[in-house]
Amino acid sequence: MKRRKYPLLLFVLVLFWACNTQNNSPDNKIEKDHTESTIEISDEQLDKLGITDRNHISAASKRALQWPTDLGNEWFIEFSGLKPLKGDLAYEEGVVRRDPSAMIKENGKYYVWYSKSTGPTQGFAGDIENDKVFPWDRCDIWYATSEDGWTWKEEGLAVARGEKGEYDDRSVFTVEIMKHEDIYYLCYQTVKSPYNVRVKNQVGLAWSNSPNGPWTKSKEPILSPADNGIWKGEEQNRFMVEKKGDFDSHKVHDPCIIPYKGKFYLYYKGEQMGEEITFGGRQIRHGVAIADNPKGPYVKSPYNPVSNSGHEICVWPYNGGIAALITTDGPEKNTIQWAPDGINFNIMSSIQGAPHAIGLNRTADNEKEPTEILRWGLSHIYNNGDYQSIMRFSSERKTMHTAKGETK
Ligand code: AAL
Repeated sequence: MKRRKYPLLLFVLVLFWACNTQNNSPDNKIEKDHTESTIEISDEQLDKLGITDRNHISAASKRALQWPTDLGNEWFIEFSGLKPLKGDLAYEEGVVRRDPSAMIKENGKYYVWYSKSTGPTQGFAGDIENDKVFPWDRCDIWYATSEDGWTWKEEGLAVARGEKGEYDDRSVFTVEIMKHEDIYYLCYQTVKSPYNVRVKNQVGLAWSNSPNGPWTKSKEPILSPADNGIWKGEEQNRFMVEKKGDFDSHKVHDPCIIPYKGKFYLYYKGEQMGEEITFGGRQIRHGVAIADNPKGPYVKSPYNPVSNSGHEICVWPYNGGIAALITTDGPEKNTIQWAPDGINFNIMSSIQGAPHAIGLNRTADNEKEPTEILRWGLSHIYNNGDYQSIMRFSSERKTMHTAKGETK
């Protein structure tokens, strides 16, 4: 009896070891994952995506299989280099003109609003009470008109900084325009003095019966950062936090109001206290706040943030939803996204470096095709560290990649 037990035990041990070793081999793990996978792949998908073996699906192929099956190249475009404007908006040494609003057409002319300041930037190292800490510090909102979108006439000041002690006494900047029922609304960023690195940025609103003003300003900001972050210590250091708080706990930026589904969707960029660098760069995300009336109150969506990347807001209505060009920061930068409900954005195309701080051409037929509104518009460039000027961008659809001389 005893002699027969050992070979059996040995056999069981060897079997156990063999199974275990096999299960731990990377090859086998992959096999197991795939055999356990419940992914249904049609012959058509297999052929379109060029997948070699439906029993061996890589992580990349799994992502590809989640793309909408009807996704074509409708959202894919290429931007050409920025071109300088003429007239008063041509680059001017000593002057900052940046962050153009969208353009609207009134009285036979395009109108644009923008941040304007003068003089060099000193930064945060010196006397912040008197210095200019950023090019967008000590700005007012100006506007210009043009018949062709190339040659512009600066018309003058639209919205000035507030009186000392008001929420917008230090700078009003990065403006957007919305026209609704013959009233014009400008929404813009505001900063109250002193402009230190921990200062909270807010959003203000002004309205008028005419694009030429005069503008009435809201007494209070229409949007403020989330109040649930906690700075660590007293030092002026925006990376030191006890608690970071929501994605917009530090700054609400780049506001843009879109009338949508009978309400007003205010899209904005959030900056978080204790911002980090992630695998896509700066930790920047977008949010939306919704109101029944253009003047508010704006209530932040519980779904915020609605992007996990981006910088300046560039949004337009398309096909019952809202499209967004996501630029500059985060793992999904350089993509165009679309949300059927204005909230749940998905990537529709990936594009090469997009122009920054886009001012869309709201006169375009934005329903003609997904990116029609991006055929041309405004952007800005850094002529140098101190001064920026507004430029013009253009883009075109790209549907084919051909070699020289190859028939299309
Ligand atoms: C921009 C915008 C906001 C920032 C700064 C001026 O392009 O994101 O406006 O505050 O940079």
